[in-house]
Amino acid sequence: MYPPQRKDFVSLTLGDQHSYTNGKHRRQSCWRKWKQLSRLQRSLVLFLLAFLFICGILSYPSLMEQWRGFSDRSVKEYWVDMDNRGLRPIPPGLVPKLPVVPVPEVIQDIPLEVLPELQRPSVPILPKPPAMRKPPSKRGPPALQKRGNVTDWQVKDKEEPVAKKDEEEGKEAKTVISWRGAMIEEEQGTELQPTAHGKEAETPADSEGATPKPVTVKNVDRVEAVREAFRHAWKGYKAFAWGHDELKPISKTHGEWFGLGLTLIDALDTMWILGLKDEFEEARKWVETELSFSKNVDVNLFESTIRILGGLLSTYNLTGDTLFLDKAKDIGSRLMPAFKTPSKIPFSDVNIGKGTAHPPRWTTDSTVAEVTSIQLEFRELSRLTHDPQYQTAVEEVTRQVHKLEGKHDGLVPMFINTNSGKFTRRGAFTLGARADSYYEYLLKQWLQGGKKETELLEDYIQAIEGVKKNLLRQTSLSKLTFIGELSNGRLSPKMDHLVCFLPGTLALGAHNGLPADHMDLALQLIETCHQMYVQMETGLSPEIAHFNLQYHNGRDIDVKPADRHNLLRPETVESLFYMYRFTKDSKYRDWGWDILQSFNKHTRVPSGGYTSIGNVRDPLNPAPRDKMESFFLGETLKYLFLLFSDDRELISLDKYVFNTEAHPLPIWPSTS
Ligand code: DMJ
Repeated sequence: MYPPQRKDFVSLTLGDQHSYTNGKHRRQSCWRKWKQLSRLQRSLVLFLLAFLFICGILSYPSLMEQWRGFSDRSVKEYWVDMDNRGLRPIPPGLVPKLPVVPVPEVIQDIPLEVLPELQRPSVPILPKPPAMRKPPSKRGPPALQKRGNVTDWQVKDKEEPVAKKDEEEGKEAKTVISWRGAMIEEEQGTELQPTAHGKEAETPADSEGATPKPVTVKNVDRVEAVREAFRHAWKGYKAFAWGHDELKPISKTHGEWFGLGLTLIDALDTMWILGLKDEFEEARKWVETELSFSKNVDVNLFESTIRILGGLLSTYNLTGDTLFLDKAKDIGSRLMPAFKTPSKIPFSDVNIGKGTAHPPRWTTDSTVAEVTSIQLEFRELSRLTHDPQYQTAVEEVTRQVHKLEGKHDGLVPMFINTNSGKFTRRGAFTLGARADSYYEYLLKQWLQGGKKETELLEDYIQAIEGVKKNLLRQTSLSKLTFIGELSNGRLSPKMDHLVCFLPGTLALGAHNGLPADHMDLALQLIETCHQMYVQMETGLSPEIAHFNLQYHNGRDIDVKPADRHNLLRPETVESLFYMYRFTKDSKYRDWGWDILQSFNKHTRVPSGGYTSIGNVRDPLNPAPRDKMESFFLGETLKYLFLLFSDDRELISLDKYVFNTEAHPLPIWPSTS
């Protein structure tokens, strides 16, 4: 027997020998052919058609994409062009000529990555190990957000009760826009504010051709604008975060870090200095009746020292109100367990309720800036309480760090071990995160103590020489001076916004008799910090800037996507304040005014408060992060106010040193 005949192939004849004369005949013929097919053949045909149909559907979007890429070239070119214009390189001649601080030759130690592609030696490029990216804010919980573009600082002098005003705002707000998950009120009453240079801040109105006339803003109005900005921020804090650590202005709630009313305490002396008596009294009442440090909570030694202890001590000094000294004593003594380590280099964290301290979970290291930037506060606490234990503890840290091996021309590494008391992870040197305020406190302790502690001064001067020798560079294009970071002998041309404290500190040193070239360097660096603002589309600086040592893209400054955020930080306005006090050059006030305008335009939340933003390069979509850091009230607005104030005796720099959170502490009388 033969098995039934089996076809090894399927024959499909789709054409016909006959030529068809009409559609009906063709349809009938197709149908007949279809009927003649076996069931298997029909199934296969149907399967094939279904398969082709699905493939067609799946490939449609990418085909469209490609098609657009080819056909919409003009749009593409437009965006490339926009991107190229992104950083707005400064036209030659706009960067003022500054006194020249010798900057070391850069060519021999430019790292490979900054050489243009074609100039690199032809060695195989090895994959780099994954980079450890610094968190956006090393000192604080993760940052959050808001939508900007509002300039509503001209509000009535007298604040109405928050609840009532909110109700009215609620009525006014026409639309609620859902924007990347955030519900945002459409902004009302946006008013153009003149920038310092007579240009109007860009708003949608500009793009429609309504260019307003330049307006000169008097200082008295600038001072008032800062008061108004503070009131606006306070309004949000009061309504949505009263007694909590931080305002989340978009979600209209609060964030907790230590649970100690951080923003309120940080802002106390600002309210006093700005003359906001009602707000101050209300906050004082909260400190008196609500603030308790008897809490089972872990706090960071450095952060609670500079913000809480510093804020309370400063407010006591300004007001003479012993409530604040008592509270300062309370928190100060609760922080002392941090110093109980084998080396006496303090742990980073303390439980102020239990009286126990510990390092971070993953290491026994502490950060160098953190253990060396608590001295002004603890020394002052000892002076006021006549209890030497605080001063003794922090000066032991200073003593050890002074004689420690592992510095590089006076520059310190970023970590120190609490067991061994030695620097760890040596080889990386920065003036930014984790080292910054070490340098600041060398000079300021020397000033605080009446210029007697020469070892502090020596360390400071040596460190500045180390900066000049190892970290100072200039961009090729506009010769902007910046301070890079050194990592195992290689310079990385990047600078944190945090480094912008340095021009002010250098100027303070020069004012107190340190070498004149410190002032020259300050003049150059403040220009660079200013450029970090004006070269961004929002007029606000990114968290980290990368500087170009080569002419490869016609820009001085590049910003990596991960570094585009702005946390409302104070360092540049802090330095502008010092520079103005010492030079009386009104351009520094103008620059500060521009920064305030940009904050108002891009970070102000209509219902109250200001927010950090995620993208300083996109004015239309600055990516609000729903968080107002306490230092915006503690530092940024305070320095802006002092910058614009004509009263030079208001916190005279010959009588006070500011701690690193902008809390002024008195320079000790010579008898202390
Ligand atoms: C503040 O807490 C202090 O100024 C600190 O020294 C650095 N970081 C923030 C502000 O940027």
